[in-house]
Amino acid sequence: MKATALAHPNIALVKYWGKRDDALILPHQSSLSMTLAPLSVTTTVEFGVASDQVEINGHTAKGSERDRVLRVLEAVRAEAQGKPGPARMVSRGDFPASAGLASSAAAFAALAVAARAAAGLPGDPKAASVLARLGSGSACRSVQGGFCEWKKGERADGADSYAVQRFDEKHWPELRMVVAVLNREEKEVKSRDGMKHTVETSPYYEAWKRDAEAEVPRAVELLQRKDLQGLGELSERNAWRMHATGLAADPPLCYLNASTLGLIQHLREQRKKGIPVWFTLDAGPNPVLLTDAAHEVKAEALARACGAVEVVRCVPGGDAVLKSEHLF
Ligand code: 2P0
Repeated sequence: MKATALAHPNIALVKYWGKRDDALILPHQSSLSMTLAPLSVTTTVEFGVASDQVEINGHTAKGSERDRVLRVLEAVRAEAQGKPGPARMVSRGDFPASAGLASSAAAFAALAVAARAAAGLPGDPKAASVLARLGSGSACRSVQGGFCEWKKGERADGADSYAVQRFDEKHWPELRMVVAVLNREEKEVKSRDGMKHTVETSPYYEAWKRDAEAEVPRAVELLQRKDLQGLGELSERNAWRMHATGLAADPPLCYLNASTLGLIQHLREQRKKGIPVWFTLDAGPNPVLLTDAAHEVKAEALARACGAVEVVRCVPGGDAVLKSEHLF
């Protein structure tokens, strides 16, 4: 009744921004991401203990953090035969909060894989992806490695809203994502609240939805061809359009700051000099640079020259996997 899993975070090249169902975490549009190594979260789940206990990075989780974990555990209990009972969950990330990346995608993917195994359910990437999605939308894209597409699905119960792997991590091992941490402060508006506000108030939202959906097959095609320039251009325009729909919300949502724009301008100059480096930008001020292995050192140097206080170089990561060593 005990199992442990390790999962990596991911960064979207075509972003997810906006839900059609807040409770089931069903998106308005499909998205596509790269799973990122070496960063990871490891989670152990044991069913059949006295009462539910949730521990994250050495602290007992409370409030909504705890509720989100219990929601996933509840879904596993509903599916498992023989009622596995209350659970203890312990989770630990190997990357610091200062890395500038949210750990929730890796955390819920690891939880989904560990909890299913601990309850005696068979290994099933689709079922694990649906389960991870209930904790955090982007987590459904971290169950598998390489490059994963989260299909938005059509059904009201969310059974067809999960991620599928388009290419594994060996498809394009030279691709790099270089996280440039310009600002370590926690953002004022969390993604969950920001996307809801955007759906409710931005007149650009319909356009965002349509455009992002159409970009996913283009991104798959560019990945297939390993076209770095094409993928870089697509990734930049998709990030701009996500931020544009938020900027058009009322009141406006602006996640960028002056140093974000400074780095983005600098990338443009570098490209004119022939350096192949583009960016993507989540709901925060820290760009993630897209380049190849031959230019990752240069990408790190230019991020630092533009004020990055920390830089994390990532490569395509693998699937979430079960481990034989447990955290307790
Ligand atoms: C993404 N983001 O596709 C987008 C781009 C942020 C910007 O997924 O409410 O933590 O738990 O489903 O997954 C961040 O949102 O939000 C996110 P919930 P989540 O990666």
